Amino acid sequence: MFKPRPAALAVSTAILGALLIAACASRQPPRGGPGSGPPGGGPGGMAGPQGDSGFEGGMIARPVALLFTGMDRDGNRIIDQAELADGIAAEWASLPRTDRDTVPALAIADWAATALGNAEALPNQIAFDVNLDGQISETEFRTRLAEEFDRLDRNQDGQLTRAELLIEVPIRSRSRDGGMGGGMPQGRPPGGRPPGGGR
Ligand SMILES: [Ca+2]
Ligand SMILES: [Ca+2]
Repeated sequence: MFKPRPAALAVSTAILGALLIAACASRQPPRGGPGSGPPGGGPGGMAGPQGDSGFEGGMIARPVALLFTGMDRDGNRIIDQAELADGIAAEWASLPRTDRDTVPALAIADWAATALGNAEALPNQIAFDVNLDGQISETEFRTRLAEEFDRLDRNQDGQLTRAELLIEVPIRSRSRDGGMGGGMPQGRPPGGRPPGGGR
């Protein structure tokens, strides 16, 4: 009677794991070679569109991630604490300030429209305005953006990689008669912490 030894089991499990990894890797699309794949690729260079929105089963980045990627001064695609501090200071310097050295909440909305791509993108003026006086202080501005950075910093090493900026969008079952199929995807960071959750 053949009785598998633990070592043999471990080896076969490792082989199976390697095969699974190979299978996953082989499913990645080719890197945009001519004549291969759909023309133009997906929006923003992500996985190709699989539905009307193009988001299903793909990855997205939050608007604030656009802000942080723009802070990468040395071009290594990693945002460190020095770049974050310089970046926040530069953003603050770009804002119109009152004689109390605060920024009106409405000006934050204008800033968000360009810096984050949309006036309603988070963090919005309400998220910045901790004491709800309609004015954003430099401390409020700096603290909020540092919190956003910290929340995205999955491994808590004080640096943001591109991988940490991505949020997986779960694959949804689509109904043909489901209307517009729009709405914001409710993504979840791969690391498990919910986006926008207060701390
Ligand atoms: Ca950098
Ligand atoms: Ca990190």
